[in-house]
Amino acid sequence: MFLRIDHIGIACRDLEEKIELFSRLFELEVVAREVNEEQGVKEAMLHIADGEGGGSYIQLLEPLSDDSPVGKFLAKRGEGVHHVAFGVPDVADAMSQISEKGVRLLDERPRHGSMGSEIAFLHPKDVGGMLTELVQAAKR
Ligand code: CMX
Ligand code: CO
Repeated sequence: MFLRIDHIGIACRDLEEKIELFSRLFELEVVAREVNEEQGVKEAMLHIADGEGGGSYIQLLEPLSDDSPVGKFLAKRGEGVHHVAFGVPDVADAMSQISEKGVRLLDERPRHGSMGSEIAFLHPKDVGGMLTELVQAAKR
């Protein structure tokens, strides 16, 4: 079902500060910066490697407001790992296969993710406490 880990999403209070930290510590390069109003985030993708069907990244996320998913997470749990995203060949197929197993989908249909990808989230309570994102990378 999964091709690779697409990214690990990290909740940050200050995006620029964490970009500086991760690039300095791990020598990672920022390959995309975006504001995604629908997800309520300002984000940066730091490239790690290329894999089947797309790359793998660290995704740094700063909330656009306190009542967004990442804003609420920061207030409750503080900075740190927010979600794990898996690369899939077809996000709509993966959504239906997983929902048939009784996992709640947080998105009824795929939404726009980083770098032209199509994404959908699974409820953390149905995945052992891990907020899980499915990613179909943009065609290259
Ligand atoms: N990881 C694990 N558990 C989480 C979580 C996370 N990131 N966020 C919330 N939870 C848990 C909470 O701890 C809480 O558990 P308890 O009831 O035991 O305390 C429960 O889920 C409900 O959390 P909440 O704070 O009441 O928040 P909501 O239910 O309003 O929202 C969630 C939680 C997961 C449904 C919401 O964050 C969501 O829809 N996320 C998907 C979208 C998203 O995260 N977008 C930003 C990233 C964008 C991107 O990657 O491109
Ligand atoms: Co993500």
